[in-house]
Amino acid sequence: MADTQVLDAIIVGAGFAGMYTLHRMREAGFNARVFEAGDNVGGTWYWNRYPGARCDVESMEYSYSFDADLQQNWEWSERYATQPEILSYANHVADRFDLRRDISFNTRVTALKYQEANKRWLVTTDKNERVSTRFCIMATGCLSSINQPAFEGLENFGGETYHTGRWPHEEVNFSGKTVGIIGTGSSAIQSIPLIAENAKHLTVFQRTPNFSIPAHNQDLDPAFIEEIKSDYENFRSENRQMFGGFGARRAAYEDSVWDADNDKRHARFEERWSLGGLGFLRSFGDLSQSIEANDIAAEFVREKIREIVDDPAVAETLCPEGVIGCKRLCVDTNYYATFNRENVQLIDIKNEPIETLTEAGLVTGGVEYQFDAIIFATGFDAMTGSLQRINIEGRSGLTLKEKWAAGPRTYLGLSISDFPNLFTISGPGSPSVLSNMIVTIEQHVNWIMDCLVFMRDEALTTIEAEPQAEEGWVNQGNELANMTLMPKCNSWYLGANVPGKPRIFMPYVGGIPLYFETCERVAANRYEGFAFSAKA
Ligand code: N01
Repeated sequence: MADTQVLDAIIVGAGFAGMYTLHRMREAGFNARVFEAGDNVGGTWYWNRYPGARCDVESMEYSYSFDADLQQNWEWSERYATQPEILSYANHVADRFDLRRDISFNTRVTALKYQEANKRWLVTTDKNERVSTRFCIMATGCLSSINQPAFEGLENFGGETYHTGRWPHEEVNFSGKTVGIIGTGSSAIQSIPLIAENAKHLTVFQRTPNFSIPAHNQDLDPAFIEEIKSDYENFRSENRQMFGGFGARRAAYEDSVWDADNDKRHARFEERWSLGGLGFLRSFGDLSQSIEANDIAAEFVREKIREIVDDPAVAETLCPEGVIGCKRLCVDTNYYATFNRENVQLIDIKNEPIETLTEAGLVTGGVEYQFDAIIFATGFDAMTGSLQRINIEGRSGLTLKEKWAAGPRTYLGLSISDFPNLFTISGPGSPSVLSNMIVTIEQHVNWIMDCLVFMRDEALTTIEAEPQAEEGWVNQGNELANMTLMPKCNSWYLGANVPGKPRIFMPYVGGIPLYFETCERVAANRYEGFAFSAKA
C-alpha cells in the first residue's frame, strides 16, 4: 500500500463537471486531484461512442460559458454536435487549461470513508492509492453507470456483443453482418438508422415504443454563429432564465391547447415538428400538466409515425401509448423511416420478453433469432448508479447504500446529511437531467467553490446538510413532481428501468430559475439548512 497523499479535495470523474471543478479549485488555491476511470477526459461523451451519438441540446448552448475566450475561439460545426466533436471540445478544454497534470486516469475510486477523528475522508482507489482529503466532489455523472440486464444465457452467445454506453474506441463495422439491437430509448433511436445502413440485416427488439421528434440537424450558418458570439453573454443569460437552461431563442408558448381550435393546434404542432428537437414539448403551456392536453400532442406524433411508416402494422407497433415527455423525449434523424427499409425488422417484445440468449442469438416468443452481433441499448442505472458503486461510508459508519435504501435523499441535490464535506454535482434532487447539463454544472461548481472559500475565510472545518432541510427538500421535490405528468410512466427518472431500484422521482422539476434562486438565497442566508463545525 502506497503512502497516504494529503489533499484539500478529490474530484471523482473527469467529465465536464470534474474538469470545471478542477479549474476552479486551482484558481481558488485548493490542492485538488481528479480520479477518472477512463483513460481520457469527457465523461459520458468518452463512453457513449455508438454510431449517431449526438447531444439533443444545441451546440451553441451546450458548452462552457465561464471563459469568454474559450467560447469565442471554439467553432461548432452543426446545430447538434456529434459525440466526436463534443469529445474533441472536452480535450481542447483539458489542454487549454492544462488540466491533465492533476488527473489520475485509469483510476477508479473504490471507497470513501469519513473519519470522525480528523474530520477527513479516506479515499481508496483500484490502484491501491490512499488519499486523505477534506472535501469530496462527486462529479460522477448521471448517465455513466450502464444498465446491463441479466439476460439468461448471456454468456452462451458466441457472437459480438456491445452496449451503447460502453462502445469500443475502434470503429465497429457491421457490413455483411446480421445484427440485433435490444431497446428503443434515445441511444437506440440515434444509432438504429446508421446501423441499418451499415449492416446486412438489423432486428430491433422493442419493449416500449418511444416518442421521437426529428432533429432537423444542419450545418451551422456562420452568420448565426457570428450573431450569437457578438453577444454571447446575453445569450447565456437568456438561456439561464429558461426552465431547462436552454432554448431561449425558440419561444416557449405559454397558451393552453384549449384556447386553440383544431387548425391552430395543428399549425402550432407542425411548426414545432418542422423546427425539430425538444422544444416540441413547449408547443403549448399545458402539455406537461394536463393529460388531456398532452394527449393531443401525443396523437399528433402518432399520426406522424403513421404517415412516415409504410406498413400500418409496423407503424402501430411503433406508436407509443400514454404521455409524451413522461419518458425523456427522443430526438432523431430518420428513425421512423428506417423501418421502411427491407433489411430492418421490428419485433415487439412487450408481452414476450427475451427468454434467453443462445450460442447463435436470442429467443423470444418461442422463436430463435440468429445474429453475428447483439447490441444492448438498455440504458443506465441513472443518477444514483455511479455514486452507489463506490463504497461510501459517512458519519458513524452509515453507508450511502443504507442511507438511500428507499431512494436518494439530498439537500438541493448538492449535499447529504451524515456525509459531511461531500458534494454531488448534478445529483438527485437537482435539475440535472431535466436541464442543459453544462449550465447546471457551472452553477453547482460555482456554488460549491463559493462555499469552500466562505468556509476557509470563516475557519470552518465541515459543512453538512441538516436532516430537516434535507427532509424539506425531498418533500418539496416530490410535491413539484406530482404536479406534473412526469411520475406517471416507468422511466429511468424514477429508477423504474432497473429491477429492484426504489421508485422515486430523482431530478428536481422546479426548473432552473427557481432552483438557482433557491441556491443563491441559501448561500446569502449564511447557508441556511447546513450545519458547520469550526476547528477544534
Ligand atoms: O436508455 P433508455 P438510453 N428487455 O433507458 C430497453 C440520455 N441520452 O441509453 O422502455 C428489453 O432510455 C428499455 O425498454 P423499456 C437521455 O437522457 C441522451 O437509450 O424499459 N428491453 C428501453 O427501450 C436518455 O433518456 C442522448 O420498456 C429492455 C431501452 O432498453 C438516456 O440517456 C442520447 C430491457 C433503454 O432506454 C438514456 O437513454 C442517448 C430488457 N430487460 C442517451 N431493459 C442525447 O443527448 C431495458 N430495455 C440525444
